[in-house]
Amino acid sequence: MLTNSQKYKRTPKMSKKRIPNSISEISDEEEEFRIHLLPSSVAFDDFQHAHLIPLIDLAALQQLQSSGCTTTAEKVVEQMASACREWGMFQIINHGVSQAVIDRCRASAASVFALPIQEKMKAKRLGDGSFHGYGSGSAVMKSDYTDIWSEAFYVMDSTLPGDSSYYATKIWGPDGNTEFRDALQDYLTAMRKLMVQLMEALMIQGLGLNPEFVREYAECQLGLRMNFYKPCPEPAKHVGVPRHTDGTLMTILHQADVGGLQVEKDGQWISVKPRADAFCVNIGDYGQILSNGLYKSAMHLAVGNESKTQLTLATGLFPASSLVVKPAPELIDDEHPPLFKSITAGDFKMVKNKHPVAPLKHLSLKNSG
Ligand SMILES: O=C(O)CCC(=O)C(=O)O
Repeated sequence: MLTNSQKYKRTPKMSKKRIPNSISEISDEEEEFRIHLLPSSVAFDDFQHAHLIPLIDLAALQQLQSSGCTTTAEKVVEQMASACREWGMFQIINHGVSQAVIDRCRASAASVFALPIQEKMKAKRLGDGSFHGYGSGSAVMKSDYTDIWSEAFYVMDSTLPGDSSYYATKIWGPDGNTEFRDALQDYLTAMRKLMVQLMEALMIQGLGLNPEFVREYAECQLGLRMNFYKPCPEPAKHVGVPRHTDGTLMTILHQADVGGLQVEKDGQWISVKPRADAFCVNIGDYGQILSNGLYKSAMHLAVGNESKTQLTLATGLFPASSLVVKPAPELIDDEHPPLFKSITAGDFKMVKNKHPVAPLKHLSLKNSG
């Protein structure tokens, strides 16, 4: 296992912004929202730099479960850890999730977006602080700057309120729609297994964190955000999903054959080339806090296009509101102090709502500039 000094060799640079004393003191929200809503100038099908995004074959990790730690598996862990340090994002193939489970979930997601708006509105997000429901987050929102050209439907794992069974009944009545309910839940079950595997690889094997500490996070809440983008007459003037980092530990996204997802690297937007057999994995804000900045929360957005319909499935792992999120103690020593304040996930959500583009600046413990 590497020493902390070796692990920190390539830490991303953090902001020198002054640490606010309280959430209410944070300002400049208008400017941040303006940036949040700026469209990307890179088209959905411009894949000229897509090959730079790490594509990692997980076959060796799947074998690890039965055969113990092999050298090949260690190499795969290092590839993923390196991608998280450099990009905060990578694609995976041979991930162990059956294509039938993915296709069935995509078909159910497509069927719900195809419903008339009055049917979808039966599942409207309540606006009570919970994520789940139709039109969640920024979907179908108008602003002074630009239109957001997407619909979203957020459904939770069956351990939580707002699961697929709840929404099947809400939209289709007491007998529900068992195919919708089961297809989504089976997908989430497969995602949980993959998520735990990735968390263990990245946090326990990649960073040497205490397995108990990581398990507390890996057993967190899971939510599926289905994103739907109709063809957009003026894609250069609109944004599908605005630029943001995810308020998750980690997100696993499935695109099929139509692109739209872009990640920011060194100030450039780079399109992720969709592959039906791949997932795109990204570190979220809690992953950056937990790794004390060793892993980067990926800034990304989704662009639309004039002719094709896009559907994506984004599964996020995130802590319950009461969990205190902080840099892992194993990564802290005299030379490597914590870079972020400890914060409950509930309080972080408030910071995130105000600052979707750079929430972590507001938790930074790096001194004021
Ligand atoms: O649909 C996409 O490609 C990106 C979606 C996304 O960023 C999100 O759901 O947070």
